[in-house]
Amino acid sequence: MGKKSAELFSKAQKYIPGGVNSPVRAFKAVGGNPLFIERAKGAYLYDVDGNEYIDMINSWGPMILGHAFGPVEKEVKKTLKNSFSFGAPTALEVDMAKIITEMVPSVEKVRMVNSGTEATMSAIRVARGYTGRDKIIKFEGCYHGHGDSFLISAGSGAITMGEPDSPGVTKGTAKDTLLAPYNDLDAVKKLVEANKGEIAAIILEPVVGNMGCVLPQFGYLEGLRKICDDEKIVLIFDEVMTGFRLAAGGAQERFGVTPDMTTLGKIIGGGMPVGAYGGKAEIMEFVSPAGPVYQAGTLSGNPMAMAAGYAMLKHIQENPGIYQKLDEIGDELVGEIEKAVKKLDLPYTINHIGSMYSLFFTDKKVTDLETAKTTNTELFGKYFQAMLKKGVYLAPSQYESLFLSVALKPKQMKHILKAHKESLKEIH
Ligand code: KE4
Repeated sequence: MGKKSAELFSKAQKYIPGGVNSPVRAFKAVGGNPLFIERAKGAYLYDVDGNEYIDMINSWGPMILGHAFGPVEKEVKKTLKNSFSFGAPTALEVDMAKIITEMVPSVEKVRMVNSGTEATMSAIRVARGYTGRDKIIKFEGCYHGHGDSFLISAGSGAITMGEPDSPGVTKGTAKDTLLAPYNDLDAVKKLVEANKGEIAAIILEPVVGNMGCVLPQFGYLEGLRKICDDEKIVLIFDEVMTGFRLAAGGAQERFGVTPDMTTLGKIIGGGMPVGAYGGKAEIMEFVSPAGPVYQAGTLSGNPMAMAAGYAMLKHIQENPGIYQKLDEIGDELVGEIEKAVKKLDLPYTINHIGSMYSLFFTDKKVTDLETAKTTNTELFGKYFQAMLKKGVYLAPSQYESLFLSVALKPKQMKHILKAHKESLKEIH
């Protein structure tokens, strides 16, 4: 299927660790060689061997309007002629900051960076600087990029002290990261009690994409909001995935719970490397040069990325109906996918919200990492490969949400469902 991809992959491994610039791309979780993509348009990816696939990850979120979206391309081409980057302020950065503050309920001031990782790393530094406290709480199964403070797994003991989850992360760093299971408010209350006055921030994905799609249970986000209000802890919603995906104002708008800070990425760059962190002006005023918390970046707010991102957000702001469209696409597609699973009497779980969903190969309700891990990853790998052969490119890991785009029309939906029904039969 992928002769040229296989050749490229073996060549890539000579020069790039694992042959890829981000681990999940290596297909290790699903077997086989990764496909090398040459181009994409609308709902489709094309690999170097000329095979066509319907794209169900859309660059892990950014391509919500479909690949090579006209208005974004036009703005980038226009900006291109003025050189790529100055390392000096530009008007476009102001427009970008303004539109984000207009669209995201929690954001009164915002700083642009170049990735979601930079956004989350910076956000917790600011929260620590603002509160004068060292510890943070994160949740098992939530991913916030590869910053040291986040590569932490649950340590031993009920009051979960963090342990490094990767070589290179020091015990010194890990001790300041506390972990709790997602959707478990009591665990958070216990951690807060055991670390009274020491917790700077609670950071979470308000809808999780990184253990597969997992939704907050009723009252969970509100419960975290109350704990943070009572304990003067900074509540950070990591909306790198959900921002501008679940609503124009992200999950915080959809669920009506406003954090103190928000981190963004993916869609705000329209495919260019962009991240951002923002929140209450009172907190953001701590960021250098306004305040003492240092954070900087050569290419932060660069014209090319701002041109792409601003065109994306402007289109979304002027066409709020796209979220109804995305919800309709998601409801219809996932509804049919679920019907096909039930028709074969398969006991699998599907978690879905708007244009995000995951099919888990388990009969358990998936509400946290423990239940997510009951999935049959071997079966998922077979399903992934069967769908790929039928021209549907899923996320190459069970522990990743799928992301739909408005480019999915009835023709593509029919193709996905046919492939899904055939693949389910093939692997059982
Ligand atoms: P980046 O540094 O990859 O731009 O963003 C890190 C990040 C932060 N927060 C959330 C909620 C995220 O999902 C991410 C990155 N998401 C992964 C997908 N699981 C990116 C794909 C990859 O790692 O290659």
